[in-house]
Amino acid sequence: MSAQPDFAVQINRLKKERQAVILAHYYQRSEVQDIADYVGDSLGLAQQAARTEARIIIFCGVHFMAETAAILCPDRQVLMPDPHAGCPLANMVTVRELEKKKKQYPDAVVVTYVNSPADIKAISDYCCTSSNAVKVVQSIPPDRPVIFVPDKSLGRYVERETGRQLILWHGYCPTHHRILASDIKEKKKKYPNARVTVHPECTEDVIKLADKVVSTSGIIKYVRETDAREFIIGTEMGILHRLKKDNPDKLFLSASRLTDCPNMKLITLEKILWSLEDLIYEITVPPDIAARAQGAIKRMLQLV
Ligand code: CIZ
Repeated sequence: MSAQPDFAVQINRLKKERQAVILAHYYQRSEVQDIADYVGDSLGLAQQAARTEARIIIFCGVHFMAETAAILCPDRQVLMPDPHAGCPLANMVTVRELEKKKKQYPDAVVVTYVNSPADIKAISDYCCTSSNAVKVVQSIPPDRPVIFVPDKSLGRYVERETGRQLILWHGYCPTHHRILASDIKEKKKKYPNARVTVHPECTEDVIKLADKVVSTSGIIKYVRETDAREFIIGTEMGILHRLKKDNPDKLFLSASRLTDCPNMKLITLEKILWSLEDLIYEITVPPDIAARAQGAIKRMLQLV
């Protein structure tokens, strides 16, 4: 008999007692995705949180995602099982730097990727996700400059798709940037029939090799709707769990063995249990910042 406590049984019991719901991002550990009530992308999860009856939301993802849920559900308690699960990309922009840039371009419209802290969203005109960044930028009158923060790779992708020049930030996702064009070429040599689908946070030379460049939800949809049997996946490797579950007859290869986000993987079943037991760690956003950040999110939702 195993001495390992059955975390799943304890979590499910406590979840009911506490009237909690567990939300997990596609990049989470497999066992965390399996225990979750919903698995999705950051915006989808925050919207799901706003729809549930649960009093407590256990958010298994990184900090900006839990903040987005707290912004959209001010009447719920949002808990993160590990408060150290930050996002290096989101931390590559500060309010001071962005205010300086806004002064430099007083006519500019600020479009901020959802991977950003709440105080940055609060001083932005629009929020965007990787699935709607192109549409959001296209909706802005062509004579208005656009400051796009914080992801330079997504920004360059939007530039290529819209034919517009943007004022780009210097941020990037270290996990997506570890995928190299040579990784994709090597895999393609071994699996010539494989379709390549990558996230727009990847570098430009990786994006050039892809058959499809889409968000996490877009990757899931593309794989489901495409006849091919083999896929090379250019995003955080946690998503392979969901892809394999949904498509047991298809083969999935991670573009690189280095696409493991250490922050996403900080959340474990044990920490989820502690979170439910002690109601830790609460994520809150000051009401004035939440109201302004919500404005940027709502303007995005009205557009798409
Ligand atoms: O917004 C998200 O969940 C992220 C980080 C990526 C995506 O493409 O969905």
